[in-house]
Amino acid sequence: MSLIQWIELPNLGDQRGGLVVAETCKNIPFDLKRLYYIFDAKPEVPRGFHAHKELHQIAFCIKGKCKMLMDNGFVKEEVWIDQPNKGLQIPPMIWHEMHDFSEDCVLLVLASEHYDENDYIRDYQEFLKEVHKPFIHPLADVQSSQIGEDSHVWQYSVILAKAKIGKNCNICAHTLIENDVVLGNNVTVKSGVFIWDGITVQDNVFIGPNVTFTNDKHPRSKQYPEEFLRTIIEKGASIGANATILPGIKIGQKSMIGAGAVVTKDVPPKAIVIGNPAFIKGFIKE
Ligand code: T46
Repeated sequence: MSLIQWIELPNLGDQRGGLVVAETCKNIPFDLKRLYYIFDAKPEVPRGFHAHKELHQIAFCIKGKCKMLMDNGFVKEEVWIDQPNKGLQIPPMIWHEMHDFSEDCVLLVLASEHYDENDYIRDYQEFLKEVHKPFIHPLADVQSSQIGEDSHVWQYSVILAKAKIGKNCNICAHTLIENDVVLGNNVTVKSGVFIWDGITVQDNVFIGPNVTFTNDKHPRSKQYPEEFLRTIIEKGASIGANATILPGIKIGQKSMIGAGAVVTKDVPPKAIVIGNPAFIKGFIKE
C-alpha cells in the first residue's frame, strides 16, 4: 500500500468562498487533541526530519504548497500537499520531511495527542533500528537475543537461548528451536516444526508444515550421544509438508523434498526427491 493516504474533507463553499469542515471521528479518524500551523516557512529551509511513535496526524496546506517526503524504513515516497481540503495522513513510525515550502504556505496539522517531545524519534538511525527490529509475538517464548532484523516469531513458538536466527525469517506458530541451531536469512519455518540441536538451515530455505527433523539415529530415553549428528539444509532448499529428515544428512542447494518424503541419505543440489525411502525423481531446471 502506498505511504500516501489522503483524507478529503467536504468543501461546503459557494460563490462567497470556500468552507471546509473537519469533525472528530466523522471525517477525522481520531480524537482531535491539538492543531498547529506552520507559516512564513523559508522555501530553502526544510523541516520535520523525525517520526512519531504513537501520534496520528493529518496535514493540510490550506494555502500554498509544500513537498512531503514519507519514509517507512523500507520505501520512500514524495508528494506535494497543495489543496486546502485534502489532508495527508502521517501515521506513527513514518519518517517525514517537509521541503520546498511556497512563500505563502500555511500548513495546518491536526494531531491525535498533545505535544510530547518523548513521542519524537529525531535520529534516522534510531528510527531504522526501531522499524526493522524483529517482531516477537507476546505469546512466543523467545530466550535468544540473536534474532535478525525484520524477522517474525509467532504464537506458541519456543526459541532457546543460544539459537541464532537470521534476518527476515518467518517462524510460524507452534514451533520449537533448540540451542545448537543456526538459521540463515529469509528462512520460512511453517507450523508444527521442531528444529533440534545440530541442525543448520542456510539462507532462503523453506520448511513446510510438520516437517520432522531428527538428530539421533538410535535414540534411547535418557541416553545421550556425545554429540548429536549434524544436519545441514543448504541455501534455497524447500522441504514439503510432513517430510521426515533422518539425522546427519545434507540437503543440497535448491533441492525440493516432496511432501511426506522420508529422506534417509544426502540429497544432491537441485534434486527433486519423493517417497519413502526418498529417491531422486528429477532435477530442478533453472
Ligand atoms: C510534525 C511536523 C509535520 C511544541 O511545543 N508544541 C507543538 O505542538 C509543536 C508541533 C511543536 N512544539 C515545539 C517543539 C519545537 O521546540 O516547537 C518547536 C518546533 O517543532 P519541530 O522542530 O518539531 O517542528 P517541525 O516543523 O520540524 O515539525 C512539526 C511538528 O513538530 C511535528 O510533530 O510532524 O511539523
